[in-house]
Amino acid sequence: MTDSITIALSKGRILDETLPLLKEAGIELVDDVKKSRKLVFPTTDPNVRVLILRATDVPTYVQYGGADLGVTGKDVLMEHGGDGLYEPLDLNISRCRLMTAGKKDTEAPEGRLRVATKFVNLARRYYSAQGRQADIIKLYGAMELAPILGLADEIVDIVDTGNTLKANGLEPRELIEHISSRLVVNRASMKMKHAGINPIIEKMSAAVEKRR
Ligand code: PRT
Ligand code: MG
Repeated sequence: MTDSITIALSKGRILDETLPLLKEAGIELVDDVKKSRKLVFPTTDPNVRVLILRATDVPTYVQYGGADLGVTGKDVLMEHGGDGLYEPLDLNISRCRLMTAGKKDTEAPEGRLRVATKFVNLARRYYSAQGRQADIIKLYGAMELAPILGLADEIVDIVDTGNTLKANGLEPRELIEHISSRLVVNRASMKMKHAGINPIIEKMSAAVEKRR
């Protein structure tokens, strides 16, 4: 008997780059994800189905076994923590940088910093590893506004071209981590369903290598 396998994908920008890699692993969605309101999709492999989730929910689904495999950004994984997850493959897609940023031509204050971010756990770890006192303020979007409106001295956010920072009077300060999307696997699934999961990892890995 073949194991049935559930793969959790992040909707949004990561999805467009993930689908071609899955296709090379022999897994294609039957419906057009962009046009469908479904959350669970059958694939051309009768043993594989795909969930389309918010990037931040992917580690949670995989950790608790709601999905066997998942694809999400390293930023999301760092914020979530690695509990219950293997991270066997860097997909080398949706690359960007996790950075601190502040008002242009302004220095971070000497003492206690106020930092606005959606990555509160990650930011807390980062500033504490730097030996800097920081009050972390949780925001769900538009982090770039916080320094301008005096809500925070710095933000921790994703930077790609830097255009968003620039357009809002900010500049990058420190690089925290280079980011790309990763394949994650539920620890129990990795053991129990290795016959179904290993070929998917191997074929996706070959697809990633081909693109380097
Ligand atoms: O939209 P939603 O709240 O559901 O989630 P999301 O915005 O996190 O999803 P999505 O699809 O926008 O991004 C998901 C993942 O893509 C992130 O977790 C990163 O791993 C990766 N990624 C790669 C990016 C970027 N590049 C990126 N440029 N995520 C976000 N951005 C945003 C950034 O937040 C900032 O607003 O783009 C802006 C910066 O871009 P530049 O080019 O102006 O510097
Ligand atoms: Mg978004």
